[in-house]
Amino acid sequence: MRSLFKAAALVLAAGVGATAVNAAESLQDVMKRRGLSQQDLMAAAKTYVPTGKRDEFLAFSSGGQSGQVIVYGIPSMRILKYIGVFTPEPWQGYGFDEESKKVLAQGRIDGMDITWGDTHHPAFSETNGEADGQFLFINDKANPRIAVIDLRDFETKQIVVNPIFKSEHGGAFVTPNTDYIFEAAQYATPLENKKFYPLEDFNEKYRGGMTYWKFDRKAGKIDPKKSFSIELPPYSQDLSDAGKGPSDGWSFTNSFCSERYVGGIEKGRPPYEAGCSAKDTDYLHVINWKKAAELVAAGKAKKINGADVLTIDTAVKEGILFLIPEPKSPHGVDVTPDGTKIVVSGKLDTHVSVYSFDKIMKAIKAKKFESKDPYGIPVISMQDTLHTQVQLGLGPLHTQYDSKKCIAYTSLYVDSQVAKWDFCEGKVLDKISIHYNIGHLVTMEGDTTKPAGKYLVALNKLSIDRFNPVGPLHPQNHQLIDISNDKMQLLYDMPLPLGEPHYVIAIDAKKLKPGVRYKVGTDTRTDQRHPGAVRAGEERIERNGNKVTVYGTLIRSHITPETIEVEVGDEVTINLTNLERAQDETHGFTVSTYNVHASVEPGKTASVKFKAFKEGVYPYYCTEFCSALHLEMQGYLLVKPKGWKATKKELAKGTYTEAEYQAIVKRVADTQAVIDSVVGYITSTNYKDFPDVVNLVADATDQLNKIPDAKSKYEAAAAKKDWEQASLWAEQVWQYQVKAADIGLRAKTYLEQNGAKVIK
Ligand code: CUK
Ligand code: CUA
Repeated sequence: MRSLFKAAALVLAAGVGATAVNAAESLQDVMKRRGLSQQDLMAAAKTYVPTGKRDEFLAFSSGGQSGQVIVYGIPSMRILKYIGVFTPEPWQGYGFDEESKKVLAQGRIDGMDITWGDTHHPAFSETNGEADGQFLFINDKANPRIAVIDLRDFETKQIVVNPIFKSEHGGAFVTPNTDYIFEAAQYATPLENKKFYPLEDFNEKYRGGMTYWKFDRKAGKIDPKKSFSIELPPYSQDLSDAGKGPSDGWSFTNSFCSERYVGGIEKGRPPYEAGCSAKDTDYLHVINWKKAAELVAAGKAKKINGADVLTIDTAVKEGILFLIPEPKSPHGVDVTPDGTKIVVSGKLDTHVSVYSFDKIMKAIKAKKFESKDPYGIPVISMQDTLHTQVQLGLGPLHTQYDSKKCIAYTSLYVDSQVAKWDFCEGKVLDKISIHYNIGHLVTMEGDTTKPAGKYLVALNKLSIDRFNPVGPLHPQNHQLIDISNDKMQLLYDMPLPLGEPHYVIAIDAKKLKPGVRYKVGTDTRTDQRHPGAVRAGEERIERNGNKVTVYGTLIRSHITPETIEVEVGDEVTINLTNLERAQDETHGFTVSTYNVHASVEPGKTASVKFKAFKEGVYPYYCTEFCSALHLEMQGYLLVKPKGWKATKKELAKGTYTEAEYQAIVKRVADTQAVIDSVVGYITSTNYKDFPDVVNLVADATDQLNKIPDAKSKYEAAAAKKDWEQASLWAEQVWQYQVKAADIGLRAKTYLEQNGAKVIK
């Protein structure tokens, strides 16, 4: 460490910049050696993001069965983060510290912990139909839940459980100003919780539905009390989308298995797949959610499981629910950016059907219905509402939009292709093959009122032969496609080792403004001050009966306290506040064998709790390599047997001489000279114009401010000739100096690389 520091000081003194370019190999040599074509080079140039540069867009991918969200950059396809949502995520302490456990506990169903999720559809909060970069929502299909993630810190803040469904798929989708986040049931069940009805009662007692969750943007939370649902027939509601512009106030939801078939292959009956695809059409559900919200406010809802539900009868009577036939086993329903049309893909049809919102409204106004469904819901005819139908290919699933007017992209699952087409004119423009069997696709902000075009990512279900084999379970394959020209161009294959993502959304990176630190003492799951937070110098351990509460802090490179003594059977809570202000100075915390872990970012307070049920000695330590003396960021939890009495009164002493003490004091003086020169350089520049540097300077100053106290301690000990205490406190001064110098050097490098000017 000492020589390392000297080397850094030397570099500092010489002011060495980056030089040395490897000029020995030409581009042609590299192409030949690696077998690359001109086309490959072009693709590489379109995706490569040089070191230190950032991506233009950020993609938020469903993590599928991992119950997480995956964040990656476009066009580089570099993965930036996994966000723990429905599933514990150990690195972030998600599910291992008390604060995040409370979030996961919100997702309990009937008192049972559910620690996985089948995430499908992420959605951004929107303002006027545009992604605003404030919040992210995502659904869990298996256990009908929705989670709220705050994009200020990319942490999950809330999970809500659907009050009446047992599964849900058509969610999360948001209305244009994020008034509601909605989700559709998938597999019909009785709506009353824990109610049993046999399958013979399917048509009468099983129901689908839609739930509209009210979002309180100020609180950053869903408000279940102001949320409501609409009862729907047992038609397996599927994907949905919100109207926008002229169609704002309405929502659209597909369905499959409107045959209401209930399977029974084991009894010799044809299976679901036959019974659920027998008819030529299913139903598009057209719902006036704005009016539905008014009806609920007017007290027209019925309570089911304590939640507000508008019945089918009320919805029909009040004229807020309509059906339109749609071709065979549809999947995606996607409203065009201008809100005038609704594109529906039929999995078993080669067409996409483009419905006109205007025509739908005209039919509703004129009460022109072709029939009623078995539940009395008016059915508008396809002919009266279609704008056009376009033959795209086999297995059309999902549609996204371009910044160019009337241009759409639709995934073709069976053909393993993406079709580019014109939904105004109804013609196919281009097709590109993908590898293989595409589900969703995403264009940049491609489901908003202002798509940004440029790139498309194909989310492929199979990757088969694209990557190095890693066993029978293959990685997922997200393929990046350039859509800025007339012809689509395949650029990059990204293997994703976390499955199975369904939908991805992407946003202009400039719209995201995440913080780099919290206000000191923040419970980041509630954004409130943490009751266990303390400042430096206020650390303490309190006992109340058999409850031991530690109020501790973390800062390079020590944990305060460094010893925690409890008795076997005590309930131990350890609160830890990270006092760092410097960017990226996260400390982790764990106690051996008690299954706890916290990730404590700058300013955060986190707590871990456990019953010290076994006596013994358990090291605790910082789990993030945070500094040169990270390994020394340690302590002991001493779990003493009941009634244990100490016999020895003193800790073992080290051997230190006056000469050793003097050598340390000399090192401290030398180091101070280096610090002075770094400080001299920084303060000679316009460093105040660089907020990152201002923060680094504040952090270095923090370290330097601790020196006088330690210095007076070593001087007092030296006066008493206690060479151990004198040497160790002098050493501690040097530690503060090293940390300050390390930060100072980082600040200096930053200033040099970012064109700071010398002003003094
Ligand atoms: S779904 Cu998976 S490919 Cu859940 Cu949106 Cu279409
Ligand atoms: Cu803190 Cu390692």
